[in-house]
Amino acid sequence: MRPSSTRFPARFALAAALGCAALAGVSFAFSGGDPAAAAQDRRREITVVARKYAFAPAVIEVEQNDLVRVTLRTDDIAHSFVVDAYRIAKRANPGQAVIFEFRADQPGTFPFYCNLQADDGCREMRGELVVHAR
Ligand SMILES: [Cu+2]
Repeated sequence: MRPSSTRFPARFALAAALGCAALAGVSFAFSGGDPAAAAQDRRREITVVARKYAFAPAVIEVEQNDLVRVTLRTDDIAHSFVVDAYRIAKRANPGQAVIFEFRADQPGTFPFYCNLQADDGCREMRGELVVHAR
């Protein structure tokens, strides 16, 4: 038994009425943001993946004074993540992510790079940390 032809009723006169009626009467009480939360430290969580020979993302953007929690991991060999201006130098080994935090207290655009020397390609691993002034 196979459905060799599927036939719909020729007339579908009753179709249209089901649409938008359900939305009536729904309203959201929206208080417009919580000023206490805005005054607190903004926390950011960022995962940076290093691989031959790039970082992803290559540009990290945060706001000044954000508390930034970075998970650095590598997809292949050991790599590092170095931001001289922030005195950050962290190394991730394969299968071993490293997690660190820093306060983005200096506004500006800062290069980051991998400083490991075992692989020449690591010299090409560059990115930018952009800290927007607040
Ligand atoms: Cu590297």
